[in-house]
Amino acid sequence: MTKIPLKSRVMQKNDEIAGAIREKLKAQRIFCLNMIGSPGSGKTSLLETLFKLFDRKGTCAVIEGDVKTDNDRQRIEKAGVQAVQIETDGACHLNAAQVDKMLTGLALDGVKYLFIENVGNLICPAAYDLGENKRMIVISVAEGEDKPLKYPSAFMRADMVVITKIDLAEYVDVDIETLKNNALSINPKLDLFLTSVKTNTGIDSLMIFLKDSYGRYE
Ligand SMILES: Nc1nc2c(ncn2[C@@H]2O[C@H](COP(=O)(O)OP(=O)(O)OP(=O)(O)O)[C@@H](O)[C@H]2O)c(=O)[nH]1
Ligand SMILES: [Mg+2]
Repeated sequence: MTKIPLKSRVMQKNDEIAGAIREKLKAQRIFCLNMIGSPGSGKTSLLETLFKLFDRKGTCAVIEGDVKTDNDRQRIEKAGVQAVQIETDGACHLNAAQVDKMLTGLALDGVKYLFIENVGNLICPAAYDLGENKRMIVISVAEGEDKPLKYPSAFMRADMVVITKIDLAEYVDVDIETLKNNALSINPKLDLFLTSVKTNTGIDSLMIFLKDSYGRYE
């Protein structure tokens, strides 16, 4: 008899469901982005600001993940985009089964971009494939330059990093170049973006990147 650790069985099941989600979304030509970042790093603000650039808000949909409240779902709906909320009631990450279940609650006809805002956390979400096509780390300048070095697995498994709140850099004594280099030292393949929703910096570049990614995905 071979013993399989419970943890690896759980992860295997999660990966199977994530793979099925990816197939399902591909068949519907929906590109999925998994956003991971600490509480308050600016994930919802980034979405709200990005959505202003979409003429057809119906091409976007959002799955929100939080331990409690549907505040973020309400914010996204106010921004004109359909959203559903997962309340994990304690869990520090989303899993693929939760995402799969929520897909039935969205009107996916005509949707091209599905954004998943993971539970605010830089550790647990890193281990869970949600069926995304790209994984984005959202990190604000206020978190400090060394966070990529302290939480490497999130950066190792990501495709892109958005450094947010750059308008605050001078007030929090952070050198953005050092933060960028620390992220790249963990994963040299990362696409990097600098944004501020207060000054509307970097949002256009992010939008272009998303549209290019969709073009390559199709
Ligand atoms: N100065 C400044 N503040 C920002 C920026 N982006 C977000 N904020 C502020 O940061 C706070 C947290 O932003 P949220 O968008 O709620 O962060 P979040 O990552 O979605 O938070 P959780 O979902 O709770 O993990 C809010 O008070 C925002 O106004 C920015 O670019 N510059
Ligand atoms: Mg949020």
